[in-house]
Amino acid sequence: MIGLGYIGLPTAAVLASVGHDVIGVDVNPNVVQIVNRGEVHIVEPDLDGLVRGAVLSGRLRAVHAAEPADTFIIAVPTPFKNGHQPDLAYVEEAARTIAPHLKSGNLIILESTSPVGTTEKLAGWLAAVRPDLTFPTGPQSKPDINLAYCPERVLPGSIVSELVKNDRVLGGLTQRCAERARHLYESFVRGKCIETDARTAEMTKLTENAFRDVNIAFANELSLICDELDIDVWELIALANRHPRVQILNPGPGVGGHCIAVDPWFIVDSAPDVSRLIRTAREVNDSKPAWVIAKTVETADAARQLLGRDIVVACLGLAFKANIDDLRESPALEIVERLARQQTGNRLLVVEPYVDELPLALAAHAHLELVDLDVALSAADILVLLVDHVQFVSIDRGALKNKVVIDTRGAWR
Ligand code: SAJ
Repeated sequence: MIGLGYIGLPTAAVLASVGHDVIGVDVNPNVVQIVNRGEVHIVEPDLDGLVRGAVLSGRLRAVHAAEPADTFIIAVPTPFKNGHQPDLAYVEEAARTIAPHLKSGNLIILESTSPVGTTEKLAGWLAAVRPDLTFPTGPQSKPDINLAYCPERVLPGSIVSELVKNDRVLGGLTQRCAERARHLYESFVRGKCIETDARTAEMTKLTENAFRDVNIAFANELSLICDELDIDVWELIALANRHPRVQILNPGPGVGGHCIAVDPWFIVDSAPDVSRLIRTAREVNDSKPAWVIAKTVETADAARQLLGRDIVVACLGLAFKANIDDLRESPALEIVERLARQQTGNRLLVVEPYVDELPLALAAHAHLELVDLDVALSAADILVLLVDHVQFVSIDRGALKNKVVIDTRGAWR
């Protein structure tokens, strides 16, 4: 397993738990040490026990450099570069890492979210450095090395159960490649394992996340419209969703995470002229944090005038969604950072039960304090709910009395 992150580590542990011998490779020496102690470096329900069991059984060990294997699974990040272009540098690096160890009969699986055509590119990169081996050149080829694209589709917060439960799409560069990938995944997946070609599998992954992004954008746009028309968007959505064929998602402070906020751009980048709706959805969701900031500043200014003193604003949550510790691409983080930068003269408190210290981007702001929830509830004039963590949703509503509340998640309705 190349990459022991949010996808690689749980997948490695699940593979080990069903009896495969798994070598986990990671560039980060800390991750290697932590995993070899049977511990985890990410917060994810049930992952700690799974990894502990896998390491104790001797079926999972972590290393810094790749070793020979029968199957190589690549689960490394694929972020975007300036201008929303896919950055495949980590996949290229993974190819360089495994190339010297390849032997005839090996299977290589790419799991990282990737633009259409990446698996073919991966075959090309490997072929260039291993001219002694044959790689798939078309659906009819019979290469020494098989390659398939098998996207992960697990939800952070439910990774361990969804890894086993969800259907999987196995996209081979040849039919044999897909078939071999299916056999491997069928050893631990209880959902259906469906074969297709690599390009369709790559596009399937992007489509799933673009679908969700477009639907969240619809909800976010409704929230702006309702604000102008003085309608409660949460009540509106609940009512509209009583129609048997309407299922509107939830508005929020924006869309975060390393998937939904990123992947649709891979489609736009590949087919810019015809991906109009997908691009607009991204723009709508990306513009929501600015709207929340403007609302907060406006509310704080009005409160300061009314009270005739500086006021205290508490932002609840930094993670990109509820009940996880992941701050990547988080709209909440962006909102707090920009509020801190604006230095409105108000005291700014942050509550995030899943982190012990402020992330680097926020630590530089002297007037920003990470505090416990009870401190924020007693000190704040304005509460901005950014993440619907269970700790926030379940607070006694009496604690909100005499506070101005900006509830971006509709959690306190
Ligand atoms: N969000 C809303 N309103 C909603 C739902 C989500 O504002 O109604 C926001 C969340 O707060 C968060 C962002 O969207 O900021 C994304 O959260 P999410 O729970 O929708 O998705 P992720 O990014 O945690 O995981 C997604 C999943 N994809 C789909 O549901 C189609 C997951 O299955 C994928 O495996 C994952 O992306 C991935 O790795 O690609």
